[in-house]
Amino acid sequence: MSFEGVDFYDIDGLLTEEERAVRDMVRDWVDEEVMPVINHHYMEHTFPTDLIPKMGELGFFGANLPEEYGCAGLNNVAYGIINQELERGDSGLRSFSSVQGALVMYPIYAFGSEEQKQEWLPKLATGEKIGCFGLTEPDFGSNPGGMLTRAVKDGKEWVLNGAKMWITNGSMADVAIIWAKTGDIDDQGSIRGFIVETDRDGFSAKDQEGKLSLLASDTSELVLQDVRVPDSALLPKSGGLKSPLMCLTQARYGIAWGAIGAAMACYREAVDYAKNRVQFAGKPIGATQIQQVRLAEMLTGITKAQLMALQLGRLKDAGTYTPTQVSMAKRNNVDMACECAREARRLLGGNGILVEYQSMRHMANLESVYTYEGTHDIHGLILGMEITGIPAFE
Ligand code: TGC
Ligand code: FAD
Repeated sequence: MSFEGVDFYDIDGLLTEEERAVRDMVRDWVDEEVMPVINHHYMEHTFPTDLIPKMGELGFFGANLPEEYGCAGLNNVAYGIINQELERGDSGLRSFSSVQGALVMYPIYAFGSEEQKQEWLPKLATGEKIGCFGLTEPDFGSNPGGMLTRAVKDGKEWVLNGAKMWITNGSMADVAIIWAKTGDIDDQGSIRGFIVETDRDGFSAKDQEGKLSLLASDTSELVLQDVRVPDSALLPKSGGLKSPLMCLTQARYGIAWGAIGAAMACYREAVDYAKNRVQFAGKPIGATQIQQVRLAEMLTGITKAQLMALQLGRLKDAGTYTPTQVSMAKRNNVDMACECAREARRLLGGNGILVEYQSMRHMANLESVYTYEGTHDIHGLILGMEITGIPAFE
C-alpha cells in the first residue's frame, strides 16, 4: 500500500535520514509480516506471539533506551515513528510494544538498581522475556492513587496482596511491574514498584473475557495472594504515585504517535475505496462532494496530529517537554484517529463491516486506546488543571 498523500505537509522533509530509515524499515516489516496475519489473529483473539523475537531483533522494544542495556538508543522521534508504523498494522501490536518498552523497561531503567537493569533490560529488549504493568485495579482506574494492593515487609522479603485489572500482556508475561502501597492505604506517597516474576507462588493471571476491542492483544486480570518477593525485587528509586505516572507519560507519548498510524491506514483505505467504488451514473463515490469533504476532514486531522507529534518529539528530545503536553497529544490524536476510523468505515458502506477491510478493526481497537493510558476525559481534566490551576477531578 502506498503512503503517498498521507504526508500532506511534507513531514518527511522534517525528519533526519535516520528517522526516515527507521520509518521505512518498520513500515516494510509491518507490510510483509503483520498485514498477512493480523486478520486471522484478530478473529481468533490471539496475539501473534511468533512476531515477538523479530520485533526484538529489529530493536522495537524500549527503542529510545540506551544501547548499553541492549536497546536501540534511538531518539524520541524515531521511537514515535516505530509506534506509528506498528499501530498502522494494529493497535494490539503497538500496545504490546508500548507496554514492554514504556511500562516495563522504562521503570526498570528509571527506578531500578544497576543489577536490575543489567539483569532485565537486555532480555526484555530482545523479547526473550515479556513484561506487563499492573497499576489499574477493579475499583481504581482513572484514580490509581486509591489502589488497595499492599506490599508488607517481612524480614528480607515483601509480601504482596491485591488484584490488578485490564493488564495488557498479563497472561503472556514472564515478569510484572506491580505497583503497591507499602504504608497506610490512604498514603499515595508510599506507592512503590516491584519486579514480580509471574511464576511465583500466589501469582495468577486470567484472560479478560468478552472483549469487543483489541482482540489481537492479551488483556488479563492479575491476582496476587501472599506473593513473596525478595527485597531485591523492589525498584529502589520508585516512590509515590509520581513513579507510575512518569511511566504513563512515556507510554502516552508513544500512543500519540501510534494513533496516527491507525488513522493513516483508515484514510488510505477510504481514498482507494472512494476512487474505485461506483454508484449512480457510472461515477465513483469519490466524485461526490460529500465523500470528498469526508476525506478532506480526515487528511486535515491526520496532518494536524502529525505536526503535534513531531514537535512533541522534538521537545522530548530537547528534554523540555511536559506531561501536560503529552496529555494534549494523546487526547487529540486518539480522538482524531477514532473519527477517521469511523468515517472511513462509513464511507466503505457494507464492506466497511468486513474484516478484510481494516477500518472497523481499527475503529474497535481505538475505543480501547481512547480509554486506556488516561481516558479522553481525564486528559481534558489534566489540561483544564494546567490552564486554570484548579483540579476538577473530585
Ligand atoms: P497528582 O497529585 O496530580 O500527582 C501525583 C504526583 O505525580 C505527578 N504527576 C506526574 N508526573 C509525571 N507524569 C505525569 N503524567 C504526572 N501526573 C502527575 C504530580 O506532579 C505529583 O507529583 P508530586 O511531586 O507533587 O508528588 O495525582 P492524582 O492522584 O490527583 O492523579 C492525577 C491523575 C488523575 C491525572 C492521575 O491519576 C492519572 O493520570 N489518572 C489516569 C490513570 C491512567 O492513565 N492509568 C493508565 C494505566 S496503564 C494503561 O492504561 C496501559 S494501557 C497499555 C497499552 O496497551 O498500551
Ligand atoms: P473509570 O475510571 O471507572 O472511568 C469511567 C468513566 O468515568 C470514563 O468515561 C472516565 O473518563 C470517567 N471519569 C472518571 N473519573 C472522572 C472524573 N473525575 N470526572 C469526570 N469523568 C470521570 N491498566 C494497567 O494498569 N495496565 C495495563 O496494561 C492496562 N491495559 C489496558 C488495556 C485495555 C484494553 C484497557 C481497556 C484498559 C487497560 N488498562 C490498563 C486500564 C486503563 O488504564 C483503564 O481502563 C483506564 O485508566 C480507565 O479506568 P476505568 O476503566 O476503571 O474507568
